[in-house]
Amino acid sequence: MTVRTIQAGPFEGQKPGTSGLRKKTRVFMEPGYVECFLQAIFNSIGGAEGKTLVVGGDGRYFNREAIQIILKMAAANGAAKMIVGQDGLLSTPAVSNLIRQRKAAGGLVLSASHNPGGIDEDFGLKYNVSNGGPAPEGITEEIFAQTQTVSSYRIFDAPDLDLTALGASGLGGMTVEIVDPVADYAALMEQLFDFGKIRDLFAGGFTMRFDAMHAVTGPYAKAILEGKLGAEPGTVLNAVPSVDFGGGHPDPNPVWAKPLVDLVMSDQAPDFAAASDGDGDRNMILGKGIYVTPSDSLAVLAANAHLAPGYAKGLAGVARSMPTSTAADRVAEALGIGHYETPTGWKFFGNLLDAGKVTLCGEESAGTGSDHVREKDGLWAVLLWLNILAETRLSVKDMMAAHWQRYGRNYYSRHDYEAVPTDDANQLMDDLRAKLTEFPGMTFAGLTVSACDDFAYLDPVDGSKSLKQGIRFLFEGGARAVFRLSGTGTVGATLRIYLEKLETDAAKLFENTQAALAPVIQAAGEMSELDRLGRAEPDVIT
Ligand code: VG1
Ligand code: CO
Repeated sequence: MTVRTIQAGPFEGQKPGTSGLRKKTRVFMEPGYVECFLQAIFNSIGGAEGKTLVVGGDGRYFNREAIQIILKMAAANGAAKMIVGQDGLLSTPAVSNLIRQRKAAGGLVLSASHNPGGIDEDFGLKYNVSNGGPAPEGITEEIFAQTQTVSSYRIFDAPDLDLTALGASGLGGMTVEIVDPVADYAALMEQLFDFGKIRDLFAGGFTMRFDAMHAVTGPYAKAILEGKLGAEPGTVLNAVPSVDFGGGHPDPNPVWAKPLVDLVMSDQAPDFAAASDGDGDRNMILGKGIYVTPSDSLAVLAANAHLAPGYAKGLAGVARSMPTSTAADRVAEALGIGHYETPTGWKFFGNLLDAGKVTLCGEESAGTGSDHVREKDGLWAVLLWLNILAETRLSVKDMMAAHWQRYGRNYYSRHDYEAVPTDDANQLMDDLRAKLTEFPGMTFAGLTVSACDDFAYLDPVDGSKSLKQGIRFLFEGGARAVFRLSGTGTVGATLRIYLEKLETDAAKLFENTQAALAPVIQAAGEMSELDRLGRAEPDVIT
C-alpha cells in the first residue's frame, strides 16, 4: 500500500451553500471531483494529520463509494482515526453526537438531505467542526478558497474496506472504527426523555405512524419507537434506507409526505404522526386531523419542554431563523428568557448554543433541535412531542388550540418557486432591494409596509457579520413577507416566499391557512411583480 499524489483540479463552483456542497450526483462522480473538495477541506483545517474524524451519510446513491474515497484520503493525509457508521450510514444528528462524545476534531456528512437521491439526482458533502455542528461561515469561506487553488490530492492505494462488520481495523497507520449508527444516539435520547412515561402512553393504546421516507432514520425509529418504547410493529413506515429513497423526495412536508397527511385527515388517523428527511435532521409533526407547522412546533416545544427530564430546569433561551414565524418569540417573552433571530441554516445556531445563550432552536423548514447536539434533530423533536403528550395526555389538536388561545396564532406558509432561471430570480431580488427605501408607507392588497430591510446578522458571540440573508417586509398589524433564494438547490434558483400573519382574535384561530394569508400572499406577489416568472402557482406550499 502506498500513498499516491494525483494531479487534479481545481474544479469550479465548489462553494458550500446553506448546508455543505450540493450538486448533481454525476458531478460528484466526475474523476477527482469529490477528492479535490475533500483535499480542500483538509487543507483548510490545517491538514488531517493526527486527527480523529467521524464519517457517515444518509445512504443515498454514491454514499458507499464516497466513503471509501474519504477513508483512503484520510489515511494518506495522516489522520489518526476515522469513526464510521456501519454500512456507511449515520444520520446527521448522530454524526453530531459522535463528534461530541468521542471528542473528534470534526466530521464529514454525506447527504443532500431532503433533495432526492440517485445517479440523476443529488449528492452532498458537508464538514462539521469539533462542537458537532456545521462549519461556520469563516471556515466554509476558507474551504471555498482552497477549492479554487487545489491542484492535487493524496490517496492511499488500497482495496476497499469492509464497512459491514463492527469493530476496529487499520488502513496504513490510521485506525478505522466501524460503529453501530443507532446505539450512542439512542442512549442520548434515553437520557433526555422519560421513556417509561412514553412506554405507558403506547401501552395504553396510543397510536402513531412515523414515515422514515426510505431514508436514514428508518433504523433509528425502529429501534427507539418500536424497540424501546413499545409502539406497535408497523408504526414505522418506509423504514429501510434505499439509495433513491423509493424514488421520492425525502422531504417531510405536506407535499412530499402527502400520504401521511392524507392518513391523519382520514377516519383511520392515528393519534400522532411524524416524518423525517433524508439525513434525519428534519421533522414533520401531525396529529389526528391536524398538521403542525414547524414554526408552531418550535413554539409549543419551547412552552412545554420543561415537562421532559432533559429540560426540567427550563430553557436558557430560544433561537429561530429569520423566516421562521415569530410564534416562539412570544413564548420566550412569557417565559422571561432570551430570543434570537439568525440567518437561515443551522450553522448560525452553533455559537448561541455553545455560549449557553439558547437551549432550543428551530427553522420553518422543519428543523428543530436543542443543545444536546449541534444539528437539528428529527427524531429528537418527535420524542420531545411524545414526552409532552405522555405528560399532558392532550391530543395534538387540543395542544395547539390551547397554545393559540394563550399566545395567538401565526398563520404561516412558505411558497417555493423551483428551477427559476438564475438571472430572473436574481433580478427579482435586485429589484426588491433597489426599492427598499421606497416601500415603507406603500400599500399592497390593503396592507401597508411599515418596515423592510435586507436582513443582516451580527453574531452576538463572535461578532461576525452575515449580509444579504433575505429581504423582509413588515406590514402594519404584524403580518410579514420574506423573500430568499435557496442555498441548497442544484438546478437554477429556488425562490422562497415566506408568509405570516398573527391572529389574536379567539374567533378566528381555526381558519384555512392559505385563506387567512390571502392578503399577504397577494401583497407579496404585487410588490415583487411575481407574474414575471410566468408561474400559475408555487411548486411547493408548506
Ligand atoms: C434549506 C432550509 C434551511 C435549512 C437548509 C438545510 O435551505 O430553508 O432552513 O437549514 O435547507 O436543511 P435553503 O437555503 O434551501 O433555503 V437540510 O435538512 O437540507 O440539511
Ligand atoms: Co436534512
